[in-house]
Amino acid sequence: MDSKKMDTTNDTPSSRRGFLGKSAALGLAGVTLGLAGCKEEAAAGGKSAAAPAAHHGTEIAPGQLDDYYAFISSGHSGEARVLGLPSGRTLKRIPVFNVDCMVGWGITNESKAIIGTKPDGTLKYITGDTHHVHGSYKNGTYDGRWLFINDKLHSRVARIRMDTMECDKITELPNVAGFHGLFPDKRDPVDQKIDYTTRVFCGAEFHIPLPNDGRDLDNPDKWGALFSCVSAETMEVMWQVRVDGNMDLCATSYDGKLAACNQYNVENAADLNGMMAAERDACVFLHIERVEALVKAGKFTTIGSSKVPVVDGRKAANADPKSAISLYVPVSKNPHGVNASPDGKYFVCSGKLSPTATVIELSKVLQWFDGNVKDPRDTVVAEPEIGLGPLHTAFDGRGNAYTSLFLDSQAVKWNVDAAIAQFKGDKNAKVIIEKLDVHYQPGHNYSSMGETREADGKYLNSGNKFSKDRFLPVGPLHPETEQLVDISGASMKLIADHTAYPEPHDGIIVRRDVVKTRQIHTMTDFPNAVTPENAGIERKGNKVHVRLMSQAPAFSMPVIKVKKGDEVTLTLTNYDKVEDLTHGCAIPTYNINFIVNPQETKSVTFKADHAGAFWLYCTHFCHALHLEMRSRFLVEA
Ligand code: CUK
Ligand code: CUA
Ligand code: CA
Repeated sequence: MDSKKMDTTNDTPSSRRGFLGKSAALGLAGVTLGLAGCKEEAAAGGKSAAAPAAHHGTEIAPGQLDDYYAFISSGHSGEARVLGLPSGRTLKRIPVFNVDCMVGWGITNESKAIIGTKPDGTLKYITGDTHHVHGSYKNGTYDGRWLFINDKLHSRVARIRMDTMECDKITELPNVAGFHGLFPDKRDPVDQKIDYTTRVFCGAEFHIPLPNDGRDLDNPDKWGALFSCVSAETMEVMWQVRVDGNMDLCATSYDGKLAACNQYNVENAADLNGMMAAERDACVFLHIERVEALVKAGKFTTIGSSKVPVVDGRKAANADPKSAISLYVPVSKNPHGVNASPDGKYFVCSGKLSPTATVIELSKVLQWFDGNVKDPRDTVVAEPEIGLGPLHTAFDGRGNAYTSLFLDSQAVKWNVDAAIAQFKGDKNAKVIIEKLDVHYQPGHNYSSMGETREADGKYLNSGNKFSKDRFLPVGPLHPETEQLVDISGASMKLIADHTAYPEPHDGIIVRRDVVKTRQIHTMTDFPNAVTPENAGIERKGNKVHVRLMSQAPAFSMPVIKVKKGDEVTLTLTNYDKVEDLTHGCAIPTYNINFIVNPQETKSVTFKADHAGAFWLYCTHFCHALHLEMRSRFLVEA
């Protein structure tokens, strides 16, 4: 096919169903593969979905759509996942820190540039460990713009565009190890008129030598941990704070002024017994406005080759509350999890090694920073006994908290106001409302819209670390269970066991109207898009640029000929405009495999280091003549 004849208008309205039917008929009739029959309508992005399904429990009938999206982490598989709830159907897996040969993540030049490469062009990292996914905010609820996700393994933050549900930026934090807790701010701490996410906060769980260049290897007492702030817009690291102890999870206040991290290693210990030595650990609060004032005033240092300003948040430097940037509130032993209540009033830390949760009142924390509360412990307003191994807490927007109990294998529903009354001495306060068995050993739980002011108390998801007997056996590695609980009534109802491939940790449940996707890319968003004018082969010495277009059911060049030893860059633009019409591009023995969605452009660069004839073929079933959609990639000896 002559590439110049590639149709670039695609403007005849017809549906995907009509398209497939018509094209198949063309094929059967033996009509040559001109592209006249392939004109398609550009589907409008984010078209309105069918009305909410009338359903009971988790059943979503064929043709019906779910009410919620769940965006969940995937642990050491390195990706993010999108589920529909309540059905639990997997809608998408978003590659982030992993390499994914379905979409070509880590294979295409564009994805490699996002992940980061070494000087030789290979990926700097091919692994990751994602735990926490959180959405960007506006007016205290999700704005549907971005998701942020952590990589505990290599201490990176990634951003995912919610409109395409693709990762667009990854930032590595300098001088940080075990970056675990992540949370966006919900309002600007300095300019309070800006009521949306501008920063992303990151805790560091592991302490390391600062800088980590071989010094102090045998002196862990000298090691330290940094809290980091990343710009949501540019994804650059704005500043860091050195703290005493470590930081596990992270939460932010609705007023934008405070970020908090639970600390299980206030001991700064390097071994298990040492980390459990103290009777109480802490939740560290950082006063963001004061941190930024110090940075602005130049009162910071830098570490090693990093240019990022580092301010001192350790206790010794923050003895005076009125100028302090940090407050260490003593909480139950080795806590795990810190969560902000949707009314904006409280942070809840769980005890893990203590059967309690600690409730800290934000207004008291702010009063401490003003010098009006003496003892840091006076910011604690409740510490109810809730069960064994409490980890994470979700909220229903009706004043109730739901904490996962790892050791008891339960979700416990308790009332925050009752816990506060009990702490004040009310012996009749009914704190524990109900306990529900989950199966088994829950890690995170999270509720529908529970991390926003619009917490709606409909669903609670319990992400369980062990599934044991809940599913058909599949060998030594078990799936994990995501158990869906209906929390809308007086009593919690377990309504489904969904499987999950290891290992999801945290997630968010987002009302579907918040999410506005675009279903088709815009060709002009890709500066390297192939045009009918520049399509073909361009050679400069041994550098060969192959510019290819796809339109069902053909690539624009039937033959692509290069010489052994050439460095080949292949750029592919998908000219199909019809929604859902994706093509693949694979070259045998060359490890090339990626897809191009409608109107998208991607490229790969590789050395043609062995001669032969290789069928460059479409991997993504696109057309009745999908199998015929292939070109000869010829490498001359
Ligand atoms: S952590 Cu995994 S269960 Cu990374 Cu949020 Cu608690
Ligand atoms: Cu194009 Cu399959
Ligand atoms: Ca401890």
